[in-house]
Amino acid sequence: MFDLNGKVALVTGAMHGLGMAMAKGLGAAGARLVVNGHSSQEKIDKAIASYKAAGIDASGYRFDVTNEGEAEAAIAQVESEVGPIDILVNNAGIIRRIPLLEMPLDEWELVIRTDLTSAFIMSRAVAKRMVTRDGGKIINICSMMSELGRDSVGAYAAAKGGLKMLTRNMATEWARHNIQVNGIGPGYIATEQTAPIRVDGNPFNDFIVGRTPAGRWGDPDDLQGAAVFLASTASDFVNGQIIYVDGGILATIGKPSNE
Ligand code: GCO
Repeated sequence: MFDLNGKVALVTGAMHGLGMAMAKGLGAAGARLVVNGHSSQEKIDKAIASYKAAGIDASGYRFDVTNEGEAEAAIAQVESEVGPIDILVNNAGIIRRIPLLEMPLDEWELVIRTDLTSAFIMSRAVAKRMVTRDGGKIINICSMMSELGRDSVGAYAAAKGGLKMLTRNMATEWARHNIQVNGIGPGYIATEQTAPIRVDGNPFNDFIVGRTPAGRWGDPDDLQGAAVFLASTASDFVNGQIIYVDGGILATIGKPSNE
């Protein structure tokens, strides 16, 4: 039931970090990978080489997930060149650490468009095709900020909170077509995106290690299990759920640092 052989999985923002780790998990379970990026073709080629080195069948498509026309054209191209998309992972995202009082509107809109609207654009286009095939899987990558606020990441929290509810509403509207829509909420994971706040001696670094019952930062590969579960028949009656892979952060009020 966790076997993904014969399935085509499209993962957005899968050139590194969480996206690449989850994509490699799906590939190791047998899925044929389609990975998206918006940066340089060179970065995409480098990522594809890394997938191939891991023995994973992967093809890369460079397009902007926030651009409706580009996204829909790319999805049509993928379906004609690789095959019908069975699994969509909306992982592409950015963060801006700017206090709300100083947050420029264009930065706010960029975060909302990249982290929330892109999932709507991609999912609507792919789900239209999944409906005709009576089935599919959509996984939206949420965050601790889908549940918790934090100084300086207000736009990100608004987008990730919105993504949690978008996930639930997609499930509400599409479950009848045998499409399972769920989310994964990564905790604090050691990636390029968290590198600026994960510096030794940075109080936030120590705070997170103390605030996480597991007592460590997560590793991107820690997300692979939840991704394979939500992409496979093992989750055929799971809908509108967010699986938080966070080392226990959301389960606890935390404890004083000196305890
Ligand atoms: C931050 C972090 C977080 C994590 C993640 C937590 O600045 O607080 O970057 O946003 O990346 O989203 O779930």
